[in-house]
Amino acid sequence: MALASLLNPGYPVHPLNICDLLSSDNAPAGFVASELLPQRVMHPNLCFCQQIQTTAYEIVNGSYVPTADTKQASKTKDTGPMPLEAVGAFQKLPMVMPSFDILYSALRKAKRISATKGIANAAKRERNRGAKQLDALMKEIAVPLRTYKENFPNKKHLHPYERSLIELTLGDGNYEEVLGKVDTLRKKVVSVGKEHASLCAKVSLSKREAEERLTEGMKKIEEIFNHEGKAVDELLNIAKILRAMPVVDLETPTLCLVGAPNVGKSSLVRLLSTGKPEVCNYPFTTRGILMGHITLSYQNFQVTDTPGLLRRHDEDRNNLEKLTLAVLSHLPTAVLYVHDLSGECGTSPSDQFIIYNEMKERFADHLWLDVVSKCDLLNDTPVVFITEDSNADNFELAKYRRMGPDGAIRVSVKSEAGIDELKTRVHELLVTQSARIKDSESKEENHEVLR
Ligand SMILES: Nc1nc2c(ncn2[C@@H]2O[C@H](COP(=O)(O)OP(=O)(O)OP(=O)(O)O)[C@@H](O)[C@H]2O)c(=O)[nH]1
Ligand SMILES: [Mg+2]
Repeated sequence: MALASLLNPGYPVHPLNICDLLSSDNAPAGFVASELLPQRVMHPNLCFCQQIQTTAYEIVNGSYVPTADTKQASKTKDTGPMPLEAVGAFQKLPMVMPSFDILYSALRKAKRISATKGIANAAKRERNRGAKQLDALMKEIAVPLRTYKENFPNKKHLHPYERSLIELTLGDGNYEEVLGKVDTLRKKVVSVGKEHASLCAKVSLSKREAEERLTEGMKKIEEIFNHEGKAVDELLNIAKILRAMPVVDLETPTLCLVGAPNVGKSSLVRLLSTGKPEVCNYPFTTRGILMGHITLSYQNFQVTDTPGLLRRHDEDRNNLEKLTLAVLSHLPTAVLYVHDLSGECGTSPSDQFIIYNEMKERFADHLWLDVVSKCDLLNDTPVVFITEDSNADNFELAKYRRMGPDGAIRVSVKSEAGIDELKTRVHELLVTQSARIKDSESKEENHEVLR
């Protein structure tokens, strides 16, 4: 699926692609629920385009070989820090060639090299050929490895959102470690290549000895590469994972769906946007950040679905929850917070109340809209879990159990109750978000002028 997404820009990226490396606790056991939703009725103002976020960068046209552009980029790279606000670094990653291909292409090219013309002495000619072939082999391997080292961005120059994606999907430190291993491999190949090329060029060697030195040198480089070349394949895999990450445009207003697991976030994303996340009656169905798009009155907006949040401290959160917090912390999104008071989702209303209060306080700057989901299942008696401590009950919680937060819209994806109102309110919210983005952009421009 991931590969299909890479090769076919029209193919939707499934959140599982992103999260293959994430913890597998609570993984959905093969549920397929695409038919669970009723036919959606479109709001007259809304026009939906057809794609979930895809990676349409020039992957298909990408080249393994460093181009003039990439060489230029690597030259200018260290002249100053990259602006932190830039996103989209993953779409500019160089194409990585599988280690097998690097080695065999290098061997093929090196073996085609002949001695410098005009050397009459056979031993001298062989020494010259051997040194040239070893030098060529070393360079053919070292050049692509150096390109990777130079063109994979330094994590500290990335936008904090992309930095979080790297840490949470690849594991902390893994990205730098793999790049480091690739560079160590390059250095070893260069050093062994040089050493054996000069051994082969020794004036005292006979033709046969020079031949033996050449074979020895090639074997040694091949051995090193076979032993440590898997770092290149790890890098190739990292590049694939990162390129498949949803692309976010910081200038386009974004609606981010947040809430406890299984409350109906993805069902609402499916209804509101082009995003088609998986929907299951199972917590942590959504295992990555997924982007969809909505066009409202000729304006484009982004919608992101996120993994659910549990009631626990940050240090106990899994990487899926951390991804959600990274989106809220680093992207200028408006929040659509989903509350399920039906007792269906598995997180008690009082736990949801605690998570909600924490998030609301923590992300107080975000534009915010609350929805109570699954209202088709709600009756007048608030749901109380047997595990809940009734002494801890208070007026605010009792009110929350019945109605959700003040001003929350009641919606149902099943009966479509409240959906028209939701769409209107989402539109208003995103228009306000759009004005905020423009405002902050013009403030930034003024700031630049004054500097
Ligand atoms: N009765 C009813 N069920 C709903 C409604 N909305 C969602 N569901 C069901 O609730 C379950 C969870 O829905 P999802 O949309 O996957 O919930 P989620 O919040 O994205 O879940 P995670 O990704 O696991 O956090 C599914 O079985 C849905 O069919 C609704 O309005 N009414
Ligand atoms: Mg979901």
